[in-house]
Amino acid sequence: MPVDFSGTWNLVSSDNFESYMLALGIDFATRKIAKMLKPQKVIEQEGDSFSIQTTSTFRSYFVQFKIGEEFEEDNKGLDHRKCKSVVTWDNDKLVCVQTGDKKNRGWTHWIEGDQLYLELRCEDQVCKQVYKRA
Ligand code: 1AG
Repeated sequence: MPVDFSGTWNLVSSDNFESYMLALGIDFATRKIAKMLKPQKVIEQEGDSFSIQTTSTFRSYFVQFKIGEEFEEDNKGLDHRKCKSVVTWDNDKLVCVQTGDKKNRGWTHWIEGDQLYLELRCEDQVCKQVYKRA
């Protein structure tokens, strides 16, 4: 059985998020609020089609994509920089490359047990988040 990311996931830990936001140029006040948040992700996966809704009390973000198909990402409510994004499989990991003004930007999702992992990358910063099934 291939991995299925579908479900509702709650943030349990976030490491280096502040430095990741700093690399994205997020201002001080926004970073202070953002780092207190406990976002929830709702992922819908049908074959190679995905939607990922990340919600919090402050900002929310929605993205949908098909594996291997480049799309324009607006990062609305985040850093607002547009990028060309593409998500591919690396074995059972979902790997997104976000090409734009920021070097080395992207993320990787994978599942281990009942936990969802997310690594967020920008320039020389890596943020590691762990989510648990709701
Ligand atoms: C995400 O990408 C995007 C959502 O998970 C949050 C990740 C990083 C935030 C980026 C920049 C910070 C800018 C503003 C901070 C304000 C609020 C924090 C955001 C809280 C939840 C939206 C991966 C995703 C696939 O597309 O899971």
